[in-house]
Amino acid sequence: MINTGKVIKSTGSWYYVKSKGSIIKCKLKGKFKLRGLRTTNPVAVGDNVDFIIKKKERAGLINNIHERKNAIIRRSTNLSRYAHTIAVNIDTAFLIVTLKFPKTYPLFIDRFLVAAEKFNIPSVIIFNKIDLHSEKDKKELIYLKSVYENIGYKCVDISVKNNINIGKVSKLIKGKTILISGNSGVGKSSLLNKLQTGLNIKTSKVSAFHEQGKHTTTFAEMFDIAGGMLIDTPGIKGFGLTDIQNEKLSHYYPEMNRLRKKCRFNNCTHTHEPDCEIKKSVNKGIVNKLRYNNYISILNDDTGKYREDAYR
Ligand SMILES: Nc1nc2c(ncn2[C@@H]2O[C@H](COP(=O)(O)OP(=O)(O)OP(=O)(O)O)[C@@H](O)[C@H]2O)c(=O)[nH]1
Ligand SMILES: [Mg+2]
Ligand SMILES: [Zn+2]
Repeated sequence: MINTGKVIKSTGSWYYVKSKGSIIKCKLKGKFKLRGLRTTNPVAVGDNVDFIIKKKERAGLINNIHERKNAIIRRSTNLSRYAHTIAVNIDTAFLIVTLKFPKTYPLFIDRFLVAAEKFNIPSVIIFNKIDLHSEKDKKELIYLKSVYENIGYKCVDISVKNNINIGKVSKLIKGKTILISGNSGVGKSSLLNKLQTGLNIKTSKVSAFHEQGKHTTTFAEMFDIAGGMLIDTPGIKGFGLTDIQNEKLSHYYPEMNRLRKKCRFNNCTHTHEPDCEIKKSVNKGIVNKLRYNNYISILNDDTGKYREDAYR
């Protein structure tokens, strides 16, 4: 008999598949190859799969993967030809950001947003740990929120610790599959624990000296929360944006994408070209300077030299 279910966790060799309310531990049948994509994991959290249960064994055997709506893929290391699929079939990404303990850098935010735009996944920016904010941090938060809200990204400022605005986050979840992402230590697992009592996902203190998280969560895992599916993920340092060509990068900046048709050249990279609408807009303050500077940093990033091949 063929069963169908959804992968909610994978530990490398085992896949935990949720089907009709129960969780079945499964293995993969033989070797799966997904259209030439060289990934370290052919099946990921969020995949809908078919599996059979062999009576003698206690485990299931996955023998078919349903077509994916999208996939969040990350290269394991910059130079690796192999990529890792973090999660698939995502409706929305929550990017958890903290201004301190640890500090999330705007370049990281923009890299993430570009990757999400590339994968066609809407992002919500959640600023956590606002209980720790000094007057200066409060001003910075207002500024950052205005930058990203002006572009069209939804922003919510919260404190998991002090229970601030958790209800606002909860309202965004219903009926959706949501990827929870962000640096290690920003409070991803803590937020899930707060949203659903009894989950008890492991969390740990941010190192006081380095102000960095301890990479507590090591596997992506999906939980049923507030009428939706939330995927807790290990903290990330960054996304290799390795399959975007330079002249296409601005397509994934919504505020630049709206204006770039007015540039003289349709393959304008908005750097050295004459009659560039984007550069004019930066000077006029219509396109935020910080975003533009981050755009330039991403353009110049040489990890991009190893693009494309892993995705073909
Ligand atoms: N002050 C304060 N601390 C918080 C808040 N939310 C979470 N923390 C703390 O931040 C630390 C890290 O939280 P985790 O939930 O483990 O962070 P994570 O993002 O899951 O980290 P990784 O699993 O390593 O990626 C814990 O000590 C939490 O108690 C908050 O709103 N305010
Ligand atoms: Mg965690
Ligand atoms: Zn231009």
